[in-house]
Amino acid sequence: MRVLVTGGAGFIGANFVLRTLAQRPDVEITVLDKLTYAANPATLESVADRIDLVVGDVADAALVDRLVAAADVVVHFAAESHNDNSLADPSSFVQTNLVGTFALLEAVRRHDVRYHHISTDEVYGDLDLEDPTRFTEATAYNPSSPYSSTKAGSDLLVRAWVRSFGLRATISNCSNNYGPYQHVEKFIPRQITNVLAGVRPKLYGDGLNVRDWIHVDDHNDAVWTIIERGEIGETYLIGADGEVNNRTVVETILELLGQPADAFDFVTDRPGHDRRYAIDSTRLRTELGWQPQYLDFRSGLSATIDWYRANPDWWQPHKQAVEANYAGTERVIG
Ligand code: NAD
Ligand code: TDX
Repeated sequence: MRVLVTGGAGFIGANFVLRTLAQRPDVEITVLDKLTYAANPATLESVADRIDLVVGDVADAALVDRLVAAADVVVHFAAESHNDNSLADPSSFVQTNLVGTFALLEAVRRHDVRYHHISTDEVYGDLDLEDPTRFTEATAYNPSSPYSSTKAGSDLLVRAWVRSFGLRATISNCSNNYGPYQHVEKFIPRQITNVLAGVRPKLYGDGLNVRDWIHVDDHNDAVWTIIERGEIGETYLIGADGEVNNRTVVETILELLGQPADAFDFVTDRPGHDRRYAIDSTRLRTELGWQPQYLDFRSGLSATIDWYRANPDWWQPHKQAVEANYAGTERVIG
């Protein structure tokens, strides 16, 4: 099976490539990645001779057409993925997430190739802390940020291409991922590497916002489950019952690294900051038989801390620029 993986040099896409090569000898992988600031080609160094890495843009229709024509399956991870960046400058989010997805959809339509679309629970907006409900496949779209609205728009393009043109496509909307090879701009790696670098972790607002954490390997196993057993045209929510508030995450990181649990700063809140995400993944579990393997967030977090501690060469070159960027907008408030 020939699989085209877009965004395969980023966090989730690269974990998908590494895991697929380790577990599925029958799969040949081509990665299409623009190698933006978010990519780290070092992640794929150990498998460089086993994959075809094409450096290019998913919005480049001619390039995409050629690569899709040579594939049996396309898994579309490539995106601008960071909410804070989308607030500073949304233009690349519209270009990559919407125009890029459009180029892929047109190519898979022309060549009748199986397509899986990677998306996020953020398309559903947010929930109150006290709300007893969780997101399901039936929840109405209500995105808050430039990032999540472009992801929502890309999902709707996929749905329209399925209905109008009979595309052989599936969509998954997953909750917040953690694990190795995640960029240090994101919450968990930022705080782990802050503590390792002797800097106090930074919590936005009151620190009580809730995210529903899932290990990246559980996400990627679910993606394969959907590619192999998902019903064409359908959407599946991926989540591992991992709701935790941000303050608890930071306190746990500090504790696991032997620091006092209160050694963090509160900083100015993210504008429009979604309060809570929560996924009900019953459909994926009952219809397709998927189950997460990482059931204990604390031990998954501990393994992730060990990975960052053991791999400073992977993250240190990017740390200073990320922190300088944050320093331009955030102010310590407590
Ligand atoms: P990431 O930012 O770590 O990686 C994105 C990758 O896409 C990078 O390698 C980058 O170079 C590449 N890319 C960006 N623009 C491109 C373009 N125009 N052409 C080709 N390649 C381009 O992102 P991630 O966290 O790995 O997220 C991957 C996907 O999963 C995204 O679609 C995201 O919306 C989705 N998702 C992420 C999470 C999460 O918690 N990180 C949760 C749910 C869904
Ligand atoms: O320094 C920080 N302090 C802080 O309190 C950072 C970077 C974040 N936060 C908060 C904001 C969020 O409530 O932590 C939470 C997680 O923040 P991010 O890592 O930026 O993730 P989020 O905005 O929840 O979006 C992530 O999950 C869904 C991914 O970046 C998206 O690509 C995915 O779609």
